[in-house]
Amino acid sequence: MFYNLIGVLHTFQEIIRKIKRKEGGMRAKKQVFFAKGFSLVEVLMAIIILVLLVSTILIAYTNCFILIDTIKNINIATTAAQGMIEEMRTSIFGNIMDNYNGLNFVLNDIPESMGVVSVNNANPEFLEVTVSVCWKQRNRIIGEDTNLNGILDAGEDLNGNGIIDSVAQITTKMVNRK
Ligand SMILES: [Ca+2]
Ligand SMILES: [Ca+2]
Repeated sequence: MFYNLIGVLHTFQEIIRKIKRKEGGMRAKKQVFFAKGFSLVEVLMAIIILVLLVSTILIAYTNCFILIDTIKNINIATTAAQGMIEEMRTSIFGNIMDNYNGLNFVLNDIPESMGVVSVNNANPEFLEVTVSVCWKQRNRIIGEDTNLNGILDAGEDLNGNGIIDSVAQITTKMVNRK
């Protein structure tokens, strides 16, 4: 009976020792964890990288919208220019120069826009027709007509060809079929 009691006490002491060893190990692990924490410089570097990353994504996102707007407007403007060419082709050839050279038109789908027709009759039987459309988009003018008045003003003819040019432009030839 006495020996049994001593045995139980030994077992109990052994259990307490094991628990203490385990607690000591956990404290050591906690210390290692905190020792491996981030320094202030590392945190600041992470914030800077994050800000740069977010800024880059936002800029790309905005540029994507600008590009979509530009493509949409180029499509509208080119369609309008094509419509003007078709109209000219159905008109009397002899009247094209007088009726269309220097003609301006505004596009309903682009509020601040200006289309212009230029007719070159160096060869009266073989007209060279250019229809260009310029417009304002996000405080920027697309095309050479920077004041959108349909006239080539001083300083606007960037390529020096004597007519208003734009990214939305169609040039074609019209022959007198008589
Ligand atoms: Ca102008
Ligand atoms: Ca020009």
